[in-house]
Amino acid sequence: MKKFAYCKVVLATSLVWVLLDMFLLLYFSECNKCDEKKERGLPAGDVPEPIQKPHEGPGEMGKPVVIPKEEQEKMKEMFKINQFNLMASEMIALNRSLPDVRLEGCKTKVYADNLPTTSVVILGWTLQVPALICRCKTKVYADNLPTTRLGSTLQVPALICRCKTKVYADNLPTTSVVIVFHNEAWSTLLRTVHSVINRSPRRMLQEIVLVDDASERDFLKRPLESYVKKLKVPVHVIRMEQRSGLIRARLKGAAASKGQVITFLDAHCECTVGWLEPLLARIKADRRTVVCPIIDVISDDTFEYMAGSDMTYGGFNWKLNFRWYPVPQREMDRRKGDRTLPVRTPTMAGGLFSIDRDYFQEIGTYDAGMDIWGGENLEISFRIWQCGGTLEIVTCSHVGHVFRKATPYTFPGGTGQIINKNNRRLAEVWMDEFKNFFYIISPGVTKVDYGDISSRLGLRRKLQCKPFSWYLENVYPDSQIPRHYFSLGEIRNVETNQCLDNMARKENEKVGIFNCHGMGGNQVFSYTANKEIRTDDLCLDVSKLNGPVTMLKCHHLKGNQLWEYDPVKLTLLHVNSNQCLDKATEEDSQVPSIRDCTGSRSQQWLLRNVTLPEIF
Ligand SMILES: [Mn+2]
Repeated sequence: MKKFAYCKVVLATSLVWVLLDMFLLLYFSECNKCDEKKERGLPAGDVPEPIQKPHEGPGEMGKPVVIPKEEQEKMKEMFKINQFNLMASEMIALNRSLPDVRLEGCKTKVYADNLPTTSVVILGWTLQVPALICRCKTKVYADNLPTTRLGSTLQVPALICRCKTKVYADNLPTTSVVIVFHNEAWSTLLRTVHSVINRSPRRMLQEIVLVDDASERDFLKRPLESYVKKLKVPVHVIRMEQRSGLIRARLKGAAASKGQVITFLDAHCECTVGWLEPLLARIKADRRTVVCPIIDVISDDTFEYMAGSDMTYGGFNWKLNFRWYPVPQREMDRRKGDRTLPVRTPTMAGGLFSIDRDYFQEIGTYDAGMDIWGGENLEISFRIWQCGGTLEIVTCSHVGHVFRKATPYTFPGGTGQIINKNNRRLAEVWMDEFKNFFYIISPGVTKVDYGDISSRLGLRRKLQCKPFSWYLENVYPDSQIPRHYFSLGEIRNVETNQCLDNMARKENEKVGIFNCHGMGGNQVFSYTANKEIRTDDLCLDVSKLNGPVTMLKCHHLKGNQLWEYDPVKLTLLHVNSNQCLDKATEEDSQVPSIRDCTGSRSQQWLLRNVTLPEIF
């Protein structure tokens, strides 16, 4: 009996130990999961399955992600890695949902010219749904449509939402999506890929080509390749052997792709519903049309998705920086006020566009003599327009992009002169005499070597491209570089011998006056044929009697920006106020004044047409 009791004790203690082991085993496997979750952005070894999360959670429907206070220190540390809120990005599903930000007209308009329409009859629905359904005239192509959230809580099959979309021809061309990346975060890169796959009709999406410009992060090597293998669209990863920059990496990606159209995207984008069809439809209509989506803003801080404007288009300033400017009235008139029609844009931002594969070759792809990054977007824009193509922003197509305040990229040898070199190449090849605006406002830039441009000049001849003056006249009459002008140089006061100077001040600030230095730069002004006094994209503007004289964005409407120069009296009359530009006042010696005209020497100005050899 004693022996039996002894056995019972042994069994009982064993049981306790077994239970304890099981508990510990479960506990630690749970913890592994926790750790894995924390490291989701940087998968090491084991590659997660493609993520298909239900559409609830941080960032869904493009909502901002707010990081709790106790995590903010860590958030700031992580921000430095990619110069965006990496912690927020890692919290958001790779296939997060986005709002449909298109104009109503984009959702309902039918594109196909000869497709039959069909009404979708939905049985078994007793829900109150928006009146849009009553306008159902759509052909539904896909059979495996995902569900979409309608309103606040309602889950309905996406085909109802397809009622909102335009219908496109069956035979749109296929596209390869080419994405160049360098040390991109896992979450933003894969969210780009998932959004392309999830929101592009399969039959139009040939493949995705990821071009790695010599990233150093391990998770972008084998783990990336294993992950994309499991996706339902072919995704190829090709690698640059050494750091090559955006331009050469894109050329390699384009050469490796097979679609009829090449679509370039940045590595931190999210495509929205219906983004691809209107782009391809334009290229199908005319293969010499190059198209950009509206670039929506994904906050670098919260990853909130915010619709971009269809009322801005691409331009550039004298320094050859790409800038957004308001779409002018003439372009609204050309489209008869229909904002769903594509906008003809003078330039593209460069990161996101689609182009017919053969046309990309015909017009000379990119200037392979440009290094790394910068200027290539203006170069291809000028080339498209001057050589017979068309560049458009397709307002029905929306793609989000994470805009950053600072660049996280470094380059071997630094970026210092690279952009200047690239800009010189585009100015020398495409801008004819108007390159002087760039050279005069950027002192020192003519010292930068721009290499051999003979093959690009040969291309311009071969394609019989039009002069830059044609581009300014016909494509960009509201350009910041005036098509016609009286002077480009300094504006010197006869009495004090001082010169107008923008003092590197910004929009809405007062124009300055300073000792003439004859070096161009901040003392360059152009008195234009429209009688504006311009410095870069700002115009001298007076809105009150007796001033001040401020610098505002040029509005081309004369008004407060209209100046009459009298070449005999040498006066600059501000027409609206009927006052004359005068030397600095006693109170502020660094700004010119505006007073009743007296004919004194302090109201006389010399508009000197500075030529380059004087400056350099
Ligand atoms: Mn970018």
